Amino acid sequence: MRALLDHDDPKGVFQQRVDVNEFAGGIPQVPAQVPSVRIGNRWVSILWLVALALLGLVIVIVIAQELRTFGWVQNFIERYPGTTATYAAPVETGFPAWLRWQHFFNIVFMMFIIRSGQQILADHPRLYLNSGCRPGSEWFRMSHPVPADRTDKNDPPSLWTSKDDAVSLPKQLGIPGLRHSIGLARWWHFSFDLLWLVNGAVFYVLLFSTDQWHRLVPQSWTVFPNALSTVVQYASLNFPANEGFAEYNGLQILAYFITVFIAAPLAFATGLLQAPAVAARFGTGRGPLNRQVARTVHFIVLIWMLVFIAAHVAMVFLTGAVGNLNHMTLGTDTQSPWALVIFGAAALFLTVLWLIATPVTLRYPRAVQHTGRFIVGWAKAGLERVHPKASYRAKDITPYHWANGRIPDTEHWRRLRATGWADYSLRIAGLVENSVDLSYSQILALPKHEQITQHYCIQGWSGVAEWAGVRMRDIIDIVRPLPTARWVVFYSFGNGPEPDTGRYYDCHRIEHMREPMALLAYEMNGDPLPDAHGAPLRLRNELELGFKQVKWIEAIEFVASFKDVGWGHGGYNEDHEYFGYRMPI
Ligand SMILES: Nc1nc2c(c(=O)[nH]1)N[C@H]1C(S)=C(S)[C@@H](COP(=O)(O)O)O[C@H]1N2
Ligand SMILES: [Mo]
Repeated sequence: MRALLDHDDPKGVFQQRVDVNEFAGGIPQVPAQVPSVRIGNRWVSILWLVALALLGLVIVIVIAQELRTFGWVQNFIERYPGTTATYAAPVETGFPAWLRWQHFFNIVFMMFIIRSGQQILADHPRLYLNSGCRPGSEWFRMSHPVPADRTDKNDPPSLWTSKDDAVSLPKQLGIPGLRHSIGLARWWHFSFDLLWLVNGAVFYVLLFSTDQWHRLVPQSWTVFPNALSTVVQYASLNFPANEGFAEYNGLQILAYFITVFIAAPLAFATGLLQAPAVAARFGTGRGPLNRQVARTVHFIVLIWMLVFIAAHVAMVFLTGAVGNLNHMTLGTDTQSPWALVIFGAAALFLTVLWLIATPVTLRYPRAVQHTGRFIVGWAKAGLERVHPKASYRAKDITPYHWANGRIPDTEHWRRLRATGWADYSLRIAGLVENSVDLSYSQILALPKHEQITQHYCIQGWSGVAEWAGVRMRDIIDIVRPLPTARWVVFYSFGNGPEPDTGRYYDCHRIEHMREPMALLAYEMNGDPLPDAHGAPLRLRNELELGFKQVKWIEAIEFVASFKDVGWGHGGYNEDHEYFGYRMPI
């Protein structure tokens, strides 16, 4: 059966590189467009919104300067100067070394998280609030509309697949920029997420075990008038006193509080809500916590972070750069020029990291995959222990369901299809006591199971559909796997997209195949599987992302290890596009 995949991994970990002309099926690089958002029925470029914001800023400055000439405003500012001990006790410990190092690590981690996050967004360059992602219902996009003449499900060869929808980014904006390089981007995103979370957890602990939390947590409502006062002072370009060594002004403390205690945890929570395993366990595939809402909030957190970083960096330089850089690097309230030297060295280091991230990823993709797996594999393994149980109601079924992958273009598949699958037979073999060939009618005669579940594609879209078919556990009862069988390989009739690289396939843990919801589906929403969605048979393992749900299944094999199947990484996308084989998130 493995002969279906007659290609050996040509090269070792460090020899392989991404060939831009062949990657993801050699799709041409289609650059992302400037993002736009839908306001009512109109699409407005964010460039307009930025221009509008700048105009607004100028108006605010004019108003603020005018305001400061009024006596009552001057009294207000005198009463609430911005910084006062009424809402936070001053910090006695300045900027200790742990805080300075954590700040530095945070810059490194955020840099990678943001760039790879943008790359992930570019793989499905639209944001929605509905769980079905119907083309046209998005509120944000950085691509043209889905071509209306290419959404016909009865015309699969011309169907606009979600892979068609992916766009590329400038190489120094995303990591690694290429169209459909989400597999690689996710390793960076998740690995640095984990480091960022650990950094954040340590930060929380140290914050509250010292007096540093006074910097970030206001303890009185007087923070609000003080924040308002600082807004007026900044906006009138007559800045408030910078007492940052000991305490932050009202606006600062609020901005930092929101960033550290609201935005950061929200990023984590909305990241998890995009995971199929979490949705399959808790039933968040529809409703206000659905993946698309989570993706939208995740994106708003990104915007908050970008605005915060821009304002924060600007303020470092506008409110006494040398003093601020002394706080940040040496931890002293001095004007030492050494702070500039240290800052320069750190900035150089960060610039080099920034510049090499994409070239290194393209040169050593397999190493990126292995390292990522090493860092986050255990967390994914933990999530894979979840038992999927969420099912939805008929009215949750989403009217549109994106499709991915190309219909098999073989004579064999077309001939079987022409006979209404009368000549189809599913070969199930490998490490089993009883290998079988099941005809289509034999499969239909097995106990039928129906479930309404969500589908989460790695690219970011989702959909809810009703699937009907045979439980994999019933198949397991028929073939009786040997105790040595640990993985179940599903082979497709169809090839993967890369030229001359053979069949699409993927591997699943045998325990997952015993879940009541693991299904060999032959119906979708009450009809025989449409061609685009995997006729005659496709897999449902609700714990995992979409690419593991092999469509157009030709054969199933039970194996002890997937090391000698295909290129040995667990599936077609794992082999060719550097995905991970564990994909509960
Ligand atoms: N044989 C085969 N199966 C495949 C694919 C493919 O390209 N070839 N694409 C996968 C991906 S990436 C996704 S998201 C789902 C899409 O399933 P759908 O088209 O039914 O929505 O199918 C998966 N199964
Ligand atoms: Mo996918």
